[in-house]
Amino acid sequence: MTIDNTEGARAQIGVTGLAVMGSNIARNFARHGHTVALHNRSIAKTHALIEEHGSEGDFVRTETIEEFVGALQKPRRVLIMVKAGDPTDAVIEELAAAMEPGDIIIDGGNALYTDTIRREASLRERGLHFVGAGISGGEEGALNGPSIMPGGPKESYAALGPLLESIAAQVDGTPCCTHIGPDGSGHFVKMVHNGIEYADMQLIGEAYNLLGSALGYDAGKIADVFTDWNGGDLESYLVEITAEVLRQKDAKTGKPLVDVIVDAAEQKGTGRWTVKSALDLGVPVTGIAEAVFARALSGSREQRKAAVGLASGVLADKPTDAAQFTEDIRQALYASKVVAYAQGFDQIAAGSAEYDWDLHPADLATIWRGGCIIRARFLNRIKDAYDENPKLPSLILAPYFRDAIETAIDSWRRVVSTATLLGIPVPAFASSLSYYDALRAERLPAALTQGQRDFFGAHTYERVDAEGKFHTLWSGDRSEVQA
Ligand code: NBP
Repeated sequence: MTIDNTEGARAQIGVTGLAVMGSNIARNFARHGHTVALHNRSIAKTHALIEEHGSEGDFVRTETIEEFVGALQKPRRVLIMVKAGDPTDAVIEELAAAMEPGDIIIDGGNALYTDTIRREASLRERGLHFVGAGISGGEEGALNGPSIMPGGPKESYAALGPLLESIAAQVDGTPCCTHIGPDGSGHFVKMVHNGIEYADMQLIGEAYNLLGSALGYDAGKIADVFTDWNGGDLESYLVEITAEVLRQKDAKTGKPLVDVIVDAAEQKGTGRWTVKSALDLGVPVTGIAEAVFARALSGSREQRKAAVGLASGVLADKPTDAAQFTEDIRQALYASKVVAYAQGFDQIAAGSAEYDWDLHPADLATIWRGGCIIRARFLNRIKDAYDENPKLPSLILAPYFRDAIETAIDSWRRVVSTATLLGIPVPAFASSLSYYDALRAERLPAALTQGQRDFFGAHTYERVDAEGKFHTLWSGDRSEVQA
């Protein structure tokens, strides 16, 4: 039902920005019995939504920001779903001018978390609550139940949480939405979620490439492998849709669609943000970084074209035991995925410490179990691991994952070494294995790095057998002094 805006303030929530995400979330609210005030910069999208879906619930159509704000019950709750960046600032400014202290502005776009920190501080000064909410699940999730990661002031969650939880995905009766922490934490966590998504997709891509290039499987046969894997520990949305994409036939040529898609991956920037943030925080997110770089390399089309035909060296014979190698790839995929998540959770712990957010990893694993792109059976195991020990030094050290990697390790090594000998690129598999080997090593070559740094820059080093910092007089008599 469309309610005329002359009926006064009766909407529980307002949504401004009615493109794909905003219109689907507005419909989701309405389908859950909430009255939703609608607003969009240009009125056409508001009209289209009401015309096509007005019968799904109670919508209030508004044209101006003043009308929109006037249609809302207090404390007013407005969800902004506009393009991230300057448009978000423009809309916040317009809304803030029309709202009153105690009202809540929610930014559900993919904002950079440092922007959210800035916006929250500025609106707090004006008495408004600002909630940066990460929303994952794409178009389909927005309509049928996304995973929602709201940050911002805890007290605003009392007025907002039940509304958001009602439209979120539910797993075992638990909503995939919880208060994440102060200011930019919701968007930070969503950013890392997207980074993990990049790594997961890259790893799946490497598995697909190995099945095709090392075993000669066609897209249909690879789809069957992924469907089979989806029945086990790898069960996840991304593995499931991989099989669907691989099975899709191109109507024009009759070939598998994947074979006629240009092999240059694009990106919107959240993976890059994750890696930049990880560099600032000093957290090695090698799986995510390899995934971002792999997309960049795939997109360097001119360079790649010029490099086709470069020497490969003598390549090894392809594996003869296809069943064994397929199982090896499955194990390598699982182990590398554990590394990607472990690194993502390390980054979340580092962000939490840096910004004093007190983030709870088990809560994140819980709300990522449904609605979002990285939803997976695996997340139940992560939740269990952090429930058992919230201060786990690394997810890899949780007994379940330690055992899983122990089971996978021989396969993982076989996959990385076979791929190398066949000249098949596996950047994320290989770097994840190297990360694992570095993490478990008793000694690293960093001792030499420290020696070199001391040699050219007198940067000093620590000793294994004494407290304090030391320096060798490299250009003098090479004796050691305490720094
Ligand atoms: P878009 O990111 O394509 O943004 C389009 C909307 O922004 C339209 O409503 C447009 O109004 C409005 N807008 C723009 Br552009 N500039 C504006 C301005 N200066 N003032 C007011 N409104 C302005 O929409 P989307 O794909 O639905 O995504 C919305 C948000 O959700 C984005 O931040 C996106 O990153 C995030 N997100 C997207 C996904 C996804 O799967 N697509 C998933 C999760 C999060 P107009 O109609 O008048 O042009």
